[in-house]
Amino acid sequence: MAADNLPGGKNVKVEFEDGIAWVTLNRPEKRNCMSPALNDEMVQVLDALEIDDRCKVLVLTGAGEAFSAGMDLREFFRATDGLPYVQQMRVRRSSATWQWQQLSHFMKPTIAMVNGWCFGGAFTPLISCDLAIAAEEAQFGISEVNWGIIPGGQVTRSLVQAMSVRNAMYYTMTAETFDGKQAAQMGIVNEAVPKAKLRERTTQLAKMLVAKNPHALRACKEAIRSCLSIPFEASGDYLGAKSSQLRLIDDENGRNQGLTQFLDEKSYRPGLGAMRRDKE
Ligand code: ACO
Ligand code: V55
Repeated sequence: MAADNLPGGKNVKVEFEDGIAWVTLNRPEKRNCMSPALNDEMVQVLDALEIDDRCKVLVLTGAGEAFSAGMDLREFFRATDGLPYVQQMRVRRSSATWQWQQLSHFMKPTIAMVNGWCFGGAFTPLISCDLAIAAEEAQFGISEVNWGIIPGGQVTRSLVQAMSVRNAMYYTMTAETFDGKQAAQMGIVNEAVPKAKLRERTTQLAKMLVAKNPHALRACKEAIRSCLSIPFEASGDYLGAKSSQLRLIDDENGRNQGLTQFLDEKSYRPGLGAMRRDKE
């Protein structure tokens, strides 16, 4: 089902299917490189999807041969070079807003489906997504050094979070490309599958998440993101508070149901499958 009552539609395509919102960067003739107009559209699309019940899990992918060829070198860089500082910052801000802030704090699970080329600026939305599945054939490149620039925006910061320092140094300094299999070995994506299986495997993963308690999922991902930047000493108190918060918010009362199903009904064994979700 195409989403005609949503923002976007020019540079971004949104489709809904069984709780999954498929968000496709849609400039295949430009290898889905990210222009100011595409960035502005993505800000609107993510803002709308966050409160749209048709979106229980979000998948980000690219139309055609590319996931995304990075920032639009013509429209994002050259065309804005002569603009006043505040206008350049406005353009950079909408880029960072969706690629980093909105995606990394998105209140529903997010999966990057890397169908092809992934360069430079595209590493930010890739790493901001909770999970990532790549085509084995996809090619990744941190190409900035070859342009005589550094991976700016949020790219370097994202890379050091997702890669070992050795690999971040290696691929940033050499700009050597790597494929989906190597990306999986390095842990920058969860797994790589043949391109012919990419959509099927991504759908399977997304459906697994659609079936889970959304409050518990949101708290889990928020906890992981927060633990990346808080001291160990504070994490005990933080996670305790987060657990209490979840019990307050969870209208399914999943915790009680899980305990009842395991201890009383004996209908649920965590090693043998997921618990039953009864709405309170
Ligand atoms: N910015 C602007 N235009 C781009 C970009 C980009 N990042 N990537 C591709 N395009 C354009 C090309 O200029 C071309 O436009 P045209 O048809 O008007 O001439 C069109 O997209 C198709 O690109 P081709 O290069 O012809 O496609 P091909 O399939 O042969 O190659 C590839 C694909 C390998 C992705 C190549 O386009 C490429 O290397 N792109 C740049 C990758 C890159 O280094 N990105 C920038 C990283 S730095 C950063 O993001 C900050
Ligand atoms: C990049 C650089 C940027 C940016 C977003 O290297 C991405 C990628 C220098 O600014 O705003």
